[in-house]
Amino acid sequence: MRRISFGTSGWRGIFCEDFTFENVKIVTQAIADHLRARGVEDRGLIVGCDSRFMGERFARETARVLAGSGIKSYVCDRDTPTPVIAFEVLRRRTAGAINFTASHNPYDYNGLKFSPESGGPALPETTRDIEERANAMLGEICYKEMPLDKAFRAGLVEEIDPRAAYFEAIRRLVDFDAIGRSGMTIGVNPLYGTARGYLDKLLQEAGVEVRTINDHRDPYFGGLPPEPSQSHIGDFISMVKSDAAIGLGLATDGDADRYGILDGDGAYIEPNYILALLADYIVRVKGKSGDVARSVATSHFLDAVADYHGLTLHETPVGFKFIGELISADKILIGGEESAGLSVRSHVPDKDGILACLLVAEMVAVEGKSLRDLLSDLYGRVGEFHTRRENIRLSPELEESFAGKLVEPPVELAGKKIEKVVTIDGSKWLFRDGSWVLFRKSGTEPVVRVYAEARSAEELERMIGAADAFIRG
Ligand code: G16
Repeated sequence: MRRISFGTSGWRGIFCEDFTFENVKIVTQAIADHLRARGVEDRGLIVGCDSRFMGERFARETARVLAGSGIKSYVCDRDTPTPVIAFEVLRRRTAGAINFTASHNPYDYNGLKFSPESGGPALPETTRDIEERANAMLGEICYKEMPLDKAFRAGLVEEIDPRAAYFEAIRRLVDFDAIGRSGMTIGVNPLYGTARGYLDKLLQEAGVEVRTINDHRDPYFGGLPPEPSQSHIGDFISMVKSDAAIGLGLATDGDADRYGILDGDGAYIEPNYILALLADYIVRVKGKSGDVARSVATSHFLDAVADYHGLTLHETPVGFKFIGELISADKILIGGEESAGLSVRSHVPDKDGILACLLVAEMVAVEGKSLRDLLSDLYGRVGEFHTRRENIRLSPELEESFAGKLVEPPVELAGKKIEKVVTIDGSKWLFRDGSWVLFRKSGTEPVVRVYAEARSAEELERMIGAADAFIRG
C-alpha cells in the first residue's frame, strides 16, 4: 500500500488508487489523534469540499470518523472556496479544518488539506506528525466511526453556511463603491469550481454587470485541469476578446484560492505581474505600509516594487503555508506566489483568489486604466521583468538524475557566471545582471519545475533554453 504523504499543500491522490474512503478515514483518524495529543479537540473542525466528484461523501465520512473520536464537525452546506473555509476557522475559533480539494489538479485527483487553528495550511511539523500517525495505521481498521444521524443527534455534526460572514469581511477589504461607480462590465470564470455564487454575486451586489462562463458544477472541469492559467482558459480568453463591453476578465481555480486575470482585450496578465501591481497599488493609492513576501520561485518584480517604496521583502520556500505564517504573525502587508496565490494583512493566512480578483477590479476602477497601461507605468518606475515557468514530466530517468544534478551547480549557465546559490527550496542560481533560474520538484504534480527570470524577453529565452538543456542533459 502506498504511503500517505502530504506535499506542498495537503495530501493528494488519484481516485480509487490511493484516494479511497479507507485512506480518507485513516488520515481523518490521524488528524483526530493529532488534535487530541495537542489538547484542542474540544474546539471542533470545519469540514468542507470543493466541487469535485463525491466531495460531500468524503466530507460526511470524515465527519463520522471525527464524531467517533468525540470531535465536532461544522460541515459546509455546499462546495466551498478554500479561503472561505480558512475564514470560518478564524471566525468560529475551531481547531482548524479538513477541506477536500485537489485544487488545480486534473479531475481524476482529489485531496485533503488540513489547516490548524491559524486557518492557514498546516506547516511541515504538523503534516509530518499526521503522516506518521496515518502511515502507522495503514492496512488496519483502526478508526472509530459514528453513524451520521447519531452524530447529528449528539450535536457532533452541524451544517453551516459560511457565505454571509465571509462577504462581510471582504466588504471591509475592497472598495466596492469604486467598482460599482466604474460602470464596468466584468467577465467571470469560476472554472466549474467553488467561486460560483461568490465572486459573481459580490460583483453584482456592487452594481456592475457580470458576464459568466463555466458557472455550473462539472466534476470533469470541462476536460482540463481547473487551473486559471493561460493555456487552460482559452474559452474565457475568446469570450473576453469577442465581447467589446467587457473591461476585465476574472477567473478562479477549482477551490478559488488561485486567480487568473485578463485585461479588457483578453490578454492574460501573469500572476507575477498582478502581485507587483497590487503591491504597488496598495501602497501608492491605498496609502498602506508594511513588509511584503514572495516565494523563492516568484518574480523579483515584487522586490523592485518593495525597493521603490522602501519596504522590506521576505523570501519563503514554495507553499503558501510559509507566507500564511507571516500573515498570521501580522508581519506583512501582502504576500504572494507565482502560482497565482496571494493574501493581505488582517485577512486569512491562505491564498484567496476571490479577494485577488476583487482587488484587481478595484485597482482598475480607481486607476481608470487598463492593466497593460498600469504595467507599463510600473515598468517605467522600477524596470522590466520577464519570467517563465516550464514543467518537465518526471520520467523515471529524470527522477533518478534530478537531485544529483543540483548537488554541485556548474560555474556558469548560458555563458553567465553564477554569483549565488539559494537552496531554501530546490536550487536557485542568481546572476549579476539580476536574472535567475530555479529548479525544483513540484509537491503537487509529478513534474520538475524550471523557473527563469531576465530583464528582457530575448535573455529569458536564452536562459530557459540553457536551463532546460542542463536539466534534461
Ligand atoms: C499549492 C500551494 C501553493 C504552491 C502550489 C504549487 O497550490 O498551496 O503554495 O505554490 O501548490 O506547488 P508545487 O510547485 O509544489 O506544485 P494549490 O492551489 O494547488 O493548493
